[in-house]
Amino acid sequence: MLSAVLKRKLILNFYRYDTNRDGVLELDDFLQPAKLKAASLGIKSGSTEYKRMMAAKEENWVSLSNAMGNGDKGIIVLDEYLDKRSHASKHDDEKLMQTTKKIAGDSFDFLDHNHHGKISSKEYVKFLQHRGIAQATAEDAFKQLDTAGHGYLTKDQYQHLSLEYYFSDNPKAPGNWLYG
Ligand SMILES: [Ca+2]
Ligand SMILES: [Ca+2]
Repeated sequence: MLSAVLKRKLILNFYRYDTNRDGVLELDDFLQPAKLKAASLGIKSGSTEYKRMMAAKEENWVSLSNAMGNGDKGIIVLDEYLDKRSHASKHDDEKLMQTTKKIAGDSFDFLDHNHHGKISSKEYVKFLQHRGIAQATAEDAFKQLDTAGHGYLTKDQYQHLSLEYYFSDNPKAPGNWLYG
């Protein structure tokens, strides 16, 4: 059984990830942010860097889809997603935690636009804005995540916050703010 707080987060996250707003999660939702980033950096489609960015997102999608026991279905539906999480065994959860940590590490690299090994407030706010969140809300969310008040997040912190987001039942966990 999922706690109310965890269920709320999973639903919110599902819709944050559904970037093409069609109500299901699929590969396209994962590629969309990479396409936006490529366009903003002037990286041409077909270039080596473009292909690398898309391949990384595709790998994330496949590993998430597999960890959800989704096989070759190609989409994740919200009800099934919640149902699977609700009935996950300890082994399933551990597998999903590893996948979550790996995807969070890749997302960190993706968000760290200037590759300085830290996600700044500015970088994070931009990421949330791309997901339809107002700037003020995004800035608030970053303050909640940045518990040390450094003005940036390290990869370790980001992975820890991600695990809190996807697995913690604690209503006060800082990671609850990951998606605004
Ligand atoms: Ca979608
Ligand atoms: Ca950075």
